[in-house]
Amino acid sequence: MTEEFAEGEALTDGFHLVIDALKLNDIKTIYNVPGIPITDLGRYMQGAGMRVLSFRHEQNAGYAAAIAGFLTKKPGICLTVSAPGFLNGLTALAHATTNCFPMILISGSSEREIVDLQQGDYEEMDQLAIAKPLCKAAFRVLHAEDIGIGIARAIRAAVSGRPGGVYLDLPAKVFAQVMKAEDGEKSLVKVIDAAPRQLPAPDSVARALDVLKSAKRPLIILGKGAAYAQADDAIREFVEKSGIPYLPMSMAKGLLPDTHPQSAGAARSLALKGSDVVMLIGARLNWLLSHGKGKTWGDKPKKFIQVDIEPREMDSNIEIAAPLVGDIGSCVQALLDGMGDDWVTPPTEWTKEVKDKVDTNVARMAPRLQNNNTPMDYHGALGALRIIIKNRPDAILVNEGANTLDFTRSIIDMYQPRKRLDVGTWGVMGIGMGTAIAAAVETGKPVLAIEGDSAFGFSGMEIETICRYNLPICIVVFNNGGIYRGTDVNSSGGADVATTVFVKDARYDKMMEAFGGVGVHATSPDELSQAVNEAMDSGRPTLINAVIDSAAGTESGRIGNLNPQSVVAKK
Ligand code: OXT
Ligand code: ADP
Ligand code: MG
Repeated sequence: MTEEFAEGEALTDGFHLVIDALKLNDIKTIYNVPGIPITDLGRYMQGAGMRVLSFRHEQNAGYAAAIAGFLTKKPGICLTVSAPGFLNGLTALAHATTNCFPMILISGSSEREIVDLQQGDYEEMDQLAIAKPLCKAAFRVLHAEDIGIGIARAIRAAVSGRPGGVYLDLPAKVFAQVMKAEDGEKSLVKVIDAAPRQLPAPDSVARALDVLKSAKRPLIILGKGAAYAQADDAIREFVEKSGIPYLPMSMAKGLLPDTHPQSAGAARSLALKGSDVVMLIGARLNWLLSHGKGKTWGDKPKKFIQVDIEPREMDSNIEIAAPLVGDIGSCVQALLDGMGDDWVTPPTEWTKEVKDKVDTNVARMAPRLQNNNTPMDYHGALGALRIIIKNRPDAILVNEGANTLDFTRSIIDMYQPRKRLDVGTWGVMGIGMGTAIAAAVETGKPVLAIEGDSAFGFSGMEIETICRYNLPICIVVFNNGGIYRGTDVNSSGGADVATTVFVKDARYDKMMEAFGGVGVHATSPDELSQAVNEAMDSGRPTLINAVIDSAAGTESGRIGNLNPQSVVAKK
């Protein structure tokens, strides 16, 4: 800035404009790792009353921001340094985009002139170009007077339409640029109606209802888009009025309680195969739903109705007979209005078939959940934890791993919306601690994180962060000594352990003690139950090393079928 300022004139600068722009838009929580050039930005933010949580690795700060976006419908903010910090945050930005979570990755960057001439600046990297293919939108601000617009564009891009990740590049120089305080204030933008309602077309609503009415064996699938939409009452009313069995995708569990009589969660295979019309609400026909075809869906012809805010999602895998484009709140309300008072619920032959299967599967599983074996198997351990969530339905459950993920998903019933947070669309390991931290910070509720021992390792250092901020997080590490199992052997007979095996009898609880948290070693479901209850009562950061039979798991949990098989090699 070459402008001269009069003595005594009120001034502002890039640092403060970033803060003012975020605060003006009601963004007050930042997940970051400090360093050049954003250290002072974090300090000033904290000084200005924002909550600035410093992590040990940007990827975890990024996962925290991503899930904050999912929980609040406002963009979660991750703030990083240039090149390596930016790259560390990028996985989370891509994860947010893939999962349709609103998030903004703000990274400081090096001098444009030097970067563009590739003259070797400190942490030189063309970050904007690298971020572009991995997010919904990417912006760079070169002048302090554009900070207000830059942040406004980033917010609107993140939350409007299909939500996603946005990258905002702030070169170091911008922070120190000075301008008149009055001009600075005028340059700020408050984003009005950042995610406007998108009403569905009336003929699309009528078509969807016609297809639904034609069904003899209808099924509703609720996805995490339905959970994100925060249209909980309308969705419940719609499902109940329709009388149609519904299947929740993993993070939609609890939108209606898993114990609801219409839940087909425990009859998944039958519901998918047996249905003739399927209504998807905020769920994509991606790999998690076998792309809408193949043996998962059986050979009966099916019609699909899809409710989604993204028009291009329609027909992405198979033909959609009735696309319903709009925001889920508006679409579901329009469906409810269109159903009228004479809605005919589906034939009981179908609803009873589903319900009977649910009851059979639940009854079959029940005795396995009551075992008190030592070492624990997944059923025994999760049988204990299931009761804890039943008694504390407002606690948030974070979950990652393979067997640890898949067994927890089917065993632990959820009772309230947006209480189950997990690996999402990519099945990514490492979301655990960042997710747990943001869940505690954003909601103030207690958090129970059920973690495979491998999964935990991806973000385990953040237990220091959890202790530092004294967050009410109880981590249970399902310690089976490895990835999927702890029993694999090295087929060469060499000294190295097998590729999937970890140190035997590791004591993850000791890590927690190192930072002043509570560490517990639990070898039976009773011990586990007692330790978790104590942690949830006290609210103290706790890590429970839950010893699981190292032979109890299976390769890749429930998705072993996705592993390519060699016809020539031995494992
Ligand atoms: O109807 P049927 O008969 O089919 O039965 C179903 C339900 O009806 C029934 N059910 C019930 N029965 C009774 N009662 C109740 N309440 C009930 N509820 C349901 O149970 C069955 C199953 O139901 P479900 O689960 O709904 O159905 P299904 O068929 O499983 O659904 C299909 C899917 C695809 C929707 C589902 O399986 C799913 O959502 N899967 C997600 C899988 C996933 O994302 N996995 C994570 C990735 S695995 C792998 O990649 C791993 N890595 C590699 C890696 C990754 N991922 N990331 C990064 C950054 N680097 C590397 C690694 C390293 S996992 C992993 C670590 C693993 O080791 P850990 O130590 O962490 O974990 P452990 O395995 O524990 O050791
Ligand atoms: P799941 O993994 O639970 O099946 P997906 O992530 O595949 O869910 O799908 C979520 C879908 O929800 C996305 O296609 C996204 O466009 C959509 N979506 C997200 N928010 C809304 C909303 N407010 N209204 C309508 N659709 C939404
Ligand atoms: Mg394991």
